[in-house]
Amino acid sequence: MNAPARSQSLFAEALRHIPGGVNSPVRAFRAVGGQPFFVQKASGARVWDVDGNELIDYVGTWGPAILGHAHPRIVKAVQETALLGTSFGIPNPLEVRMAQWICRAVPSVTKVRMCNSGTEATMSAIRLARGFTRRDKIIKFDGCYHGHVDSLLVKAGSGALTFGSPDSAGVPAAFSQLTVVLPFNDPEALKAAFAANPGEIAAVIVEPVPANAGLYLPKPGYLELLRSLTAENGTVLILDEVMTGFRLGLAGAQGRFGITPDLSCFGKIIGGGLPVGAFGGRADIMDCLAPVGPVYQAGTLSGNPLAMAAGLAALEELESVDGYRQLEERGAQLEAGMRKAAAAAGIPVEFKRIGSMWCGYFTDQPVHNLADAMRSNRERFAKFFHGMLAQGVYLAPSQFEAGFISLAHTPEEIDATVAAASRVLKTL
Ligand code: HOZ
Repeated sequence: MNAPARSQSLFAEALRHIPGGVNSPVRAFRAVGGQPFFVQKASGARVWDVDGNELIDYVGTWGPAILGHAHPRIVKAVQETALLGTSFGIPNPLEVRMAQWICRAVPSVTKVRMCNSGTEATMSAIRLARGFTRRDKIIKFDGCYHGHVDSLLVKAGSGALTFGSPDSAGVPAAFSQLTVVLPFNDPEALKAAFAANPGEIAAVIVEPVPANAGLYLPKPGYLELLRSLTAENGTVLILDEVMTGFRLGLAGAQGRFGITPDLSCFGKIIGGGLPVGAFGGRADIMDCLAPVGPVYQAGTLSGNPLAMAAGLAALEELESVDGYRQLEERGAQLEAGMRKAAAAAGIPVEFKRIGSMWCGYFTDQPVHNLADAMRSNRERFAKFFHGMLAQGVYLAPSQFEAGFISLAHTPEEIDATVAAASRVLKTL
């Protein structure tokens, strides 16, 4: 590895002008120590830093880069679209195509509204559910992260968890009092919450596969229970598929687990690496949105032609190359290799994977929820992270984030990753 001289000098300058030197907290590397590197360019499964170091990347810009970086089809679509104008603030044909695409791929979505980030999507879905039900309270799960929405930054995952502020300053107590927080994968807690708040819960919002406290899976029957309890109680079930949507299949986690939510939130992949978000679902709920109904939601850049063109290119490519089958194979290859490497090194690792999302917790105990994830050895993770970086493999700089495999990760790159992990694990 080259010495990170240019990254260090950029970070010093960034610290003078940007809080913490970063535009999103987890990028600051505080969960693992050290300083972030600055990226010069990215292509396929690799990123190059400004000091000329080449890394195999499992962050994939936190999920959107499912085809790999700078995929030619996406680059071409963005270039051609940009020549026609970068933003109109008035309807354009690409947003109609995107809406058609989402509604066709995700059967629970009859109508969809585009916005500019996953945070906007969850914020708007919550407001919509409250407007539709005329109720105020919502249920979320500890360790689930739904963006930096006031009422959802309660016991939140991702950067909020990493920095020990799962309950953010600046959120009025009155807001968080309307948010009931439950442990994930705990049926009795869910039943008790509905019993304690009869006719009061507007919405349950959940990541069907929580991926912001590492990665853990719903136990069999848990999502089904969520569906039946919300239906019985007239509560809107919101699946936050910002990470899992178009990642675990064209119909996301809901397709994989056979759950039909009332509303879903999307982002990441549907923007092909450009800023995007979307929320959609039942027509009777969606039609409560302005200009049809009384729930207000808007955005200057919503349905932005560049984001729509990039997203459509990504979705069309995924479908045309049978992308999910390939992603499953590469995920299985990585999982088998990592499990073998950990066993050979005698290091207990609870390895989690679904499709192309994965995470390894340094623990010998099962992980089904946030409390389990918190018992993993984070110091060991930090050593592993830096060891892998030195070997040319970039993982998310926190135990509480998921890894992403792209179609650009070749079997050889996955083998190289496993070989690097074997070397690093032996040093822990
Ligand atoms: N909250 C994102 C990960 N779950 C991180 C976003 C970023 O730092 O870009």
